[in-house]
Amino acid sequence: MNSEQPDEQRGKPIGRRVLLGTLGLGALGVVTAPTLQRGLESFLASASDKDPTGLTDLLPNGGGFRYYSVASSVPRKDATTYRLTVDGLVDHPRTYTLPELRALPQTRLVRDVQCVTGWRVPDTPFEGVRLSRLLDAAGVRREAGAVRFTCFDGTYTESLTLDQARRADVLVALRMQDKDLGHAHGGPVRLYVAPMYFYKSAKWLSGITVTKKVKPGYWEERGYDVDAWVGRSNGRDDEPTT
Ligand SMILES: Nc1nc2c(c(=O)[nH]1)N[C@H]1C(S)=C(S)[C@@H](COP(=O)(O)O)O[C@H]1N2
Ligand SMILES: [Mo]
Repeated sequence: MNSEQPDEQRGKPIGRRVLLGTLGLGALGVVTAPTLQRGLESFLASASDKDPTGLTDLLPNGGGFRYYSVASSVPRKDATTYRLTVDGLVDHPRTYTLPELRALPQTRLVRDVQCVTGWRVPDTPFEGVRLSRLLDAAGVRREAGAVRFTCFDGTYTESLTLDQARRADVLVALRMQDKDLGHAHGGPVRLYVAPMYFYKSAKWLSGITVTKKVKPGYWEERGYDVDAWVGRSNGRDDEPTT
């Protein structure tokens, strides 16, 4: 059992089982053998030229990923409705549209994705705008020390120290695996914090607020480390026992 499941038991809506049920794909949930998984993925991909349905995104453990959402339903945002606000302790707060973010210089990183519960997806390309660029454009004030992230799922939050946020391997990501980020993976825009466990990479990113101090995020209020360096935090690098 992974430590992200207790919420499910407390009756809070969560994750892929709910989603698959909604789509009438619940039966796929019993398919766990990697070979069958791959077969299903290629079937769905070929059945739907370039997968316009996004169904492969929704498969349990699709492509090595697991779908996580602490919110039961998340509104869909697209190129016309999506907005990202940068505010807080900055001289020039502003709101970006998706086309505006796409027009900025893009950085592509290829790293392993590592969830704190033990699963990993090697060599996953992410692409987007460096967070440091948006912070510089906003003009971070002297008294600032941290950045807080909010999401349009209305629930999830994350945070980084300002030094962490300014690293070159922290992106406001628009693409993953060389495709525009799909809804299930937090599209159209998610945070991508390459050197940290994947819970830092907030999906459905809608707000970046520069603050004085770090305020622990959703999972951090529930016990995970705020400094989530892969292999150096949370006291483990595999399945937790609690
Ligand atoms: N908004 C939001 N972001 C989130 C989460 C979430 O529940 N909600 N889960 C986190 C966790 S624990 C992981 S492992 C990854 C999962 O990303 P994926 O669903 O694209 O695999 O998203 C992270 N970001
Ligand atoms: Mo996770």
